Amino acid sequence: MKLKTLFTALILFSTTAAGWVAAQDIKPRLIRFGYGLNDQSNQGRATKLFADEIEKSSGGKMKLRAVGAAALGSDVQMQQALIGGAQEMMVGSTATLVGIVGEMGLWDTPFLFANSKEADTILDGPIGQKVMDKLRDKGIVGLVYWENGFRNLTNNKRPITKVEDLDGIKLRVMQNTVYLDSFKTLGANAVPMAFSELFTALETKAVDGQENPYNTILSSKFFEVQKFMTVSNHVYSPWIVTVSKKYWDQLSKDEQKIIMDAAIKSRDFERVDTRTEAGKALADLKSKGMQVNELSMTEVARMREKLVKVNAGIATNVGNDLWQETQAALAKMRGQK
Ligand code: KDG
Repeated sequence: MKLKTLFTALILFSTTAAGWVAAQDIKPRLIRFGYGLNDQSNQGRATKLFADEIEKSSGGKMKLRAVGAAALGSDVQMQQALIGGAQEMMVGSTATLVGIVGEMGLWDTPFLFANSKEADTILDGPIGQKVMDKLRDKGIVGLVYWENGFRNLTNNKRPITKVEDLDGIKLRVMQNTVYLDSFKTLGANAVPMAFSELFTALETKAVDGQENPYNTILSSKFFEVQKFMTVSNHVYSPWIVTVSKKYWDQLSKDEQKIIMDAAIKSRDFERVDTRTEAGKALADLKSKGMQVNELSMTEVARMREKLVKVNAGIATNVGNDLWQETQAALAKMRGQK
């Protein structure tokens, strides 16, 4: 082979190899995103949209590896992994963050929000941001709130038609003092438990009942192990999308903007999806044989009356200023003085 041809061949090979190596070196930033429900749930659908948005906006340079069904751990375990930097992102319940930031307990207040409009306005406004920002000192960055939804009771013992029907019901609650205090005050035998253990606990009758929004009761197939459902809407439950601060701080401003913009799109999608699917979920749960009753306004009022002292405890735990600011904002929205 002539020297010139050989030299050209060598140049061509080295250029191609360098290009191949360079392409391999730009590995997409892989973001491990954990969540507790399954990929068929509202949580799973919103996570898929979030992942698609990030990959599209970054031109493939950033990829989200969604891991559902608590395969990366419970909410509490994933929160610790974010703080330590062993995991990049997650979505989970604000209720399980109370041990890290006490002010998150504000969102556990029974009957705080009367409807999703009030929830969106407070959570996406200055009060929601103020609570979210308190996570930063603990090594977590909050991005947006998703909707878990208004929570309802299910159990295997009896329809809950009055507050006294809760007496002695072994009721699983999230790992959170407000939920524990609330249901103990209402007469139930409240049992704190991670979500990932709940189906088995219901199936083996380790607990009699639980409380969750319609979508979760359907997507987690609780109808297979629960006979009665009582529509109580006793609390609006947010989820929160969070990032490890160790990971967040080493991202460029452009990368942070890509993630934040995608998070906002996922929030807006998730709320519409969750609200649309909730109506269908109620109908599905009835068609799957659950015996459904609605707690009367009288009994809801009695429940609220019994929980007044729990609310006083929440005001103390979250700080009276934050409590009063929230109550004033809600009163203004309701046209009250
Ligand atoms: O990972 C599960 C959490 O998202 C949690 O919020 C689900 O509402 C839930 C519960 O009852 O634990």
